[in-house]
Amino acid sequence: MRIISGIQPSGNITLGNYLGAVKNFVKLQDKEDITDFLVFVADLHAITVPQDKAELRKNIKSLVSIYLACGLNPEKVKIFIQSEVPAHAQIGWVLQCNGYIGELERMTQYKDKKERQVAGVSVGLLTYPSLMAGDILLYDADMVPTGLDQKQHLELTRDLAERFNNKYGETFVVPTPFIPEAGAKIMSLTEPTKKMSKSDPNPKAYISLLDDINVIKKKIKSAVTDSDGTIKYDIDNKPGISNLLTILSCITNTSIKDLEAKYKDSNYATFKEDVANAVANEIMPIQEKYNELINSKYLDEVLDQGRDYANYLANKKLNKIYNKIGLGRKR
Ligand code: AQP
Repeated sequence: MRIISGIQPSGNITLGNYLGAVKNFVKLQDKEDITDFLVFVADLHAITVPQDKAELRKNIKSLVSIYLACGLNPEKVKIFIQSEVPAHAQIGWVLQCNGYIGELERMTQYKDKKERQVAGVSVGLLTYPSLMAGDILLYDADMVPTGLDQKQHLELTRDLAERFNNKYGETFVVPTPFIPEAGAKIMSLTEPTKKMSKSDPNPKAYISLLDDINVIKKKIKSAVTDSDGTIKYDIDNKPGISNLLTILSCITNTSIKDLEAKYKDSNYATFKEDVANAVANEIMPIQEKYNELINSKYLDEVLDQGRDYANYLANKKLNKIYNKIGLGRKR
């Protein structure tokens, strides 16, 4: 089985990215039936919205260091930077030419992000899902671990793969999303009906894995809840408390039911204190490892190896795709 996933270096990764994606990559890397597991830094996706050059470079390196600090093992998982494998952009173009504007305009992430662009909406923001489909189809990935917000893009990836296969003959593996049962959509701490996002302009809305530990605790303690006073999972009426229960459940591997029973007679302050400590204890060792790695040469060694391997797989596949379409001369 081949697995692929990536994260955009559009900020420092959040507790949402960690619980919805990275923590699962770490679990999946030990599965026995894996032939290839690729995890990349989606820098080409990050530039669909404006990025500061120095920040982007810093975030790319930081994300690699976070991957390793969270426990990804380069002997099991190849880690690489998307822009260092040109075939991603090349297949992205091919898939743009096989996608329809209407289906891209229907993507909810495009509709949400479009509203936030003050300096104009880039064409890339619209065509982002074709590039994402390319990221996956280029490697014949069978499975893609992601959070819930990427489900719609994965459905489009499947449609594009099937459309291409019907038009040009069997070419792509149609991938299956792997969305975790718990933690697939961690919500904002300030507006718990909205997804937690690393590019949220309000830093109180998210926990960054690189936030100071005291800041992390403070953010959780001031998370928006309600005035009802009971610790119960009720997404419609108590989104804030439900979000904190989900976070605690994912981190402590305890069911929501057991947590509700445990906190039956507790007040919000006690509950939040426990959530804050659990999150801090989860993140502290990651930060320690991160600090050891961030300025080490090891990052480049890992990335060189990942780049070479990904280019090898990707170029082989791209040649096949070009041949199917009739591009260039027969290779
Ligand atoms: N709040 C979340 N809860 C659970 N999973 C999440 N993911 C993102 N937010 C949450 C998952 O993290 C992976 C990486 O996402 P991405 O960086 O490629 O893009 P995104 O989904 O758009 O994430 P952000 O943090 O919201 O980034 P920005 O702010 O730049 O748009 C994916 O698997 C995603 O599902």
